[in-house]
Amino acid sequence: MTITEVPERTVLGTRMLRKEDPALLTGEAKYTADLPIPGALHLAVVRSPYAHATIDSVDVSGALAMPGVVAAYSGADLVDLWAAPMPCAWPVTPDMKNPAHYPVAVSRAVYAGDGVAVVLATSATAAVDAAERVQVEYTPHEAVTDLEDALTDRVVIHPELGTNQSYTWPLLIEETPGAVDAAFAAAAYTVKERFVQQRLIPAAMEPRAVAAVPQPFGGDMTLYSATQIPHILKIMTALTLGIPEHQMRVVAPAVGGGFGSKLNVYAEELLCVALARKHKLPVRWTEERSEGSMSTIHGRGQIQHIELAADEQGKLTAMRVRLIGDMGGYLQLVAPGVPLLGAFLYAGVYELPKAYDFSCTSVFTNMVPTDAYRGAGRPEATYAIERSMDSLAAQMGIDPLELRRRNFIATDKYPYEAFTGLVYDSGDHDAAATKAAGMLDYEGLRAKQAAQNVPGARKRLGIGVSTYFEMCGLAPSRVLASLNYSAGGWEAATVRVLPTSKVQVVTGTAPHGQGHETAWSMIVAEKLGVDPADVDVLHSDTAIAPYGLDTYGSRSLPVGGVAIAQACDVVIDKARQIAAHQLEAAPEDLEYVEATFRVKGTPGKEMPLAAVAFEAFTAHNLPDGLEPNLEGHTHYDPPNFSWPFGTHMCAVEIDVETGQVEVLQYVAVDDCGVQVNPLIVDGQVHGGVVQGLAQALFEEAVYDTDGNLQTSTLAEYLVPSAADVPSITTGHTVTPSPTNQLGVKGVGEAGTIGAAPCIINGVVDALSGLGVHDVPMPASPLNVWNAIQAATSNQESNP
Ligand code: MCN
Repeated sequence: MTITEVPERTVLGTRMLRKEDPALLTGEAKYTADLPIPGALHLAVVRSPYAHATIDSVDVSGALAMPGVVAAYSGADLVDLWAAPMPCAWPVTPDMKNPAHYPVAVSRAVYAGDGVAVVLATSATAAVDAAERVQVEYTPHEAVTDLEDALTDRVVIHPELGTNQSYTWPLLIEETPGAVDAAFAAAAYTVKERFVQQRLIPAAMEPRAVAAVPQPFGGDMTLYSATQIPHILKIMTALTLGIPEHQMRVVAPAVGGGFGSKLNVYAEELLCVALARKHKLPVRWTEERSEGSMSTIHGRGQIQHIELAADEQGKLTAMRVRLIGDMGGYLQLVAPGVPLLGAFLYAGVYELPKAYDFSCTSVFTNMVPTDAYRGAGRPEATYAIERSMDSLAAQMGIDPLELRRRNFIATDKYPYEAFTGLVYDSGDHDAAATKAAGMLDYEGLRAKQAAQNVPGARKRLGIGVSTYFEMCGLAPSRVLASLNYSAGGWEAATVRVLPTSKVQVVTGTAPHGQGHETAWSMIVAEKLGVDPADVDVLHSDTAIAPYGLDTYGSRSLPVGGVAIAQACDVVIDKARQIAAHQLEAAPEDLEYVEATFRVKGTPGKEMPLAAVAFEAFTAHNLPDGLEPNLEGHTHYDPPNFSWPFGTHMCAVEIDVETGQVEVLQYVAVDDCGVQVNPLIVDGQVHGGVVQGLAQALFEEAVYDTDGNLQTSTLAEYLVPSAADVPSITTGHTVTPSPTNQLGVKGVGEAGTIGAAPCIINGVVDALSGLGVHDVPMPASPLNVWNAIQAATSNQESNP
């Protein structure tokens, strides 16, 4: 299907206020920890204070003697509860090394925070107090917290594996053998960079929370969890605990943000279910904020080596990428696949011939396991290419925006088959860059910069530019299969027109802040011509929505939203047959306008959808063979990923004496195809930009060499507050995706992907006159100041 122009819309594209917000803003919405569950036992987890230790003994008797304590268990006490180890659903290579990972460690703790025992008590405070009475004897070992050190196997974390290397995943794409080396040998310019993607600690407003409620008879179990993935969690819980899947129900009540951190199967989820089964009582657990920094996955954690080759014009001719990925102590649900998601995007929005040599080796370390965090692999890739493009421009002495324009994939080449073989659906990079440059007053700022950044200036102005391409809408099941991902990429939707013509939608997506109830209502309203207020969206309960693949990878709209549009088509087709039968006309002679079927050319001969719905319900006079009721159901597996893109620009000012960075202006031009709700899109971009800016300027999980997390509370881990964030100006271009009927692409991660390289490019641009070539993330005052000192002392010693 090709979309050449955007059809006229009435509801889509309007800035409708979010339906979800009144309940969220007034406190009416119920999160997992709010659920009243009479008689529930509370779980507390005893966590290893050591990053790497043998567990010599666990004595729970002290805990058992405490008031309110019902039970206490070591890891060894629980082994019979697990039918399988905790799941990793992305075995990227057949020989990937994956140590057995159980919800409570039995013999070794491999990161500070690893669970080593649990307590069940009648209140949360009793459980936490008693947990402190569990006596664990450890023999500590040397910890590995440096990725390059991990590679050497000097200390092996999982002795049974014999190495810290989990896997090496190569992707060599050459037109002819030796093409990469030949291009580098012939290059007019080469760039060689090393970047560090520091570990980040997700900080969703709602901590994780779990409640497992067994039915008194028959073995049915309901798991309430603050999760992004109720469907995947249901399957994985059933498999890991040996529960028949049809007896597992997972409900995600209101979920207060996840950003990837709730895209997992966690020990506490499995523990609550297993112990609820064992004790035949509900069991619940709510994460404490400081506990969360050691019990919930971390994000990023990569060392990136990137090399570019370019011709005299600066056009890219080849690229080499070597990554070291930090998996932490164990492989979490999709962690091994995160670098792969980036592997296809290192050329960004630029043309690259088939001369690409990528490889990633992922290692175990004695730190909290990492996994997908907003953007998952794609912010990292974008950072590397966009920082490197600035280095290339600096080497060539040309404007970084000009260099990018020379390399853009031209608009008329879309759909564009990239060097990887993936087909990018649509793009207009020049338009996005031109719009961003106009919004920032790029030329004016460059003139101002030349005047301001004179020798001796205390405040230096920098202009940051970043473009990005994103592969999102994780999606075609066959492509995911080729990457060894264990699940598919389809999405399910049901649209029901109830007898009184109100509409019920059942979606397999699991929103946790993205506004799907609003957006899906708008899609239905647009397709069926009904009022969005008359549409109710049901989600995040596997008993109500049995099929679905949940929310991550900016997939919900391009997969789940399109599924809803298709389900509406099924409804309209069926309604057309009923209306045609009633109106004694041929179905093809009916047009459907404003929620009414009309016989073309016969004014007055018409039947509203509401009447059709009632007719479908009574079934008094349906066409022969047609089933009662008006319902459409689809499973949509898209033919391609969706490929949003954009250009971000910023102006930063740096006080060279303190190293303080101030973001003066931030402009984000994002193209996510047709927008369902521009208000939501803007919100997504704002939130995303703040998350990227947070990586660029504030956040870093710092470990000491013994593997102690030094930034375990929000006092040390700097999540930016509203006061730390500049005002963000959003702009958009609209290049519809030709691969789906709505013309949409995802947007949930776009802001994060564009922001970090944009800010750091601005910081380096401000300081390049002082000889600064790079500033590590986060560009804290100390890191900036150190970079300035290193560059200026270097200039003094090599004048
Ligand atoms: N949208 C739109 N028009 C478009 C694209 C999107 O109106 N062309 C709307 C959609 O209808 C949807 C929202 O924007 O309401 C996001 O859609 P989409 O890009 O499909 O992303 P998902 O809904 O799949 O959300 C996942 C994405 C990811 S991967 C992370 S991480 C993230 C994000 O969403 N985590 C979030 N945004 C978040 N927002 C909040 N509040 N909390 C999180 O944890």
